[in-house]
Amino acid sequence: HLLSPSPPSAVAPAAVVLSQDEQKRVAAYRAVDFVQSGMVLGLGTGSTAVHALDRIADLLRRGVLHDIVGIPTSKQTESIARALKIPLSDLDAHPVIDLSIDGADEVDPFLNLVKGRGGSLLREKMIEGATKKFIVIVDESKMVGRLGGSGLAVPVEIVPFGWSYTLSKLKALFELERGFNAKLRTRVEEDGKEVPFVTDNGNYIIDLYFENGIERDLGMLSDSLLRIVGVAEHGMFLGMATSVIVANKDGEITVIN
Ligand code: ABF
Repeated sequence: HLLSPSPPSAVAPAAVVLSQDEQKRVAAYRAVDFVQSGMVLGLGTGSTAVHALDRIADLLRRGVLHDIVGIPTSKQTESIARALKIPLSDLDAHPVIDLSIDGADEVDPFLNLVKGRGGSLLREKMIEGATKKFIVIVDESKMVGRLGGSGLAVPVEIVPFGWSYTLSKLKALFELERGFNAKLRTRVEEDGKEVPFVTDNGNYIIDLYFENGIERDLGMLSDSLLRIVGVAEHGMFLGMATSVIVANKDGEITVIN
């Protein structure tokens, strides 16, 4: 007897389409695969990083991980991690961090980042700068050809004193740039009053907008921004990421080193 070939499956498997939040979770869980017991961990801020916190807490609860110390990059992350019972410390006690996992607002092809649309850029940059390995976790929407290219803000944290003077200095730096804008970040209080957004460090944020993304040399721009007295830090993280883990809507993960 000749065996008849098995009939082709009538129903093709349904294509998986992950929501943006599911993509964030997939990237975060992959990053947590790099966490080992005994590590000092930089704990990122934002809706992607929170998935990593959940995963770390779950592995601690199940005894898969132990002896972890987390260094939170914001007050918000500190309170979430505390509620999840992740042991915490700070940068003063742990000036060398083994691994940090955090989200980003934009990632360019050279793994330079924009961070800080969530407002935590200064603590993030201090902690992630003290880290041996910094893994960035993003959904595919964060990948850009050029920083600032998504049309969204490139944040700069400034001291509140003389903020409009500092704003004018920032504007002067870009006065010849077409389609440039800079604005003090504000929030609306319950009574409808608009007030400055205040960071965990008691500072303000100026958001820079570039119509076509940042076209000039990023390193030189970083130096120029930091030379303005009153600027505490900016949200361009240049050459800091060790790896970027990107998840897409098909559930595929790309690790870029
Ligand atoms: C932090 O959270 C910030 O540096 C960045 O602004 C933001 C990304 O947020 P989300 O993961 O919610 O998109 O990492």
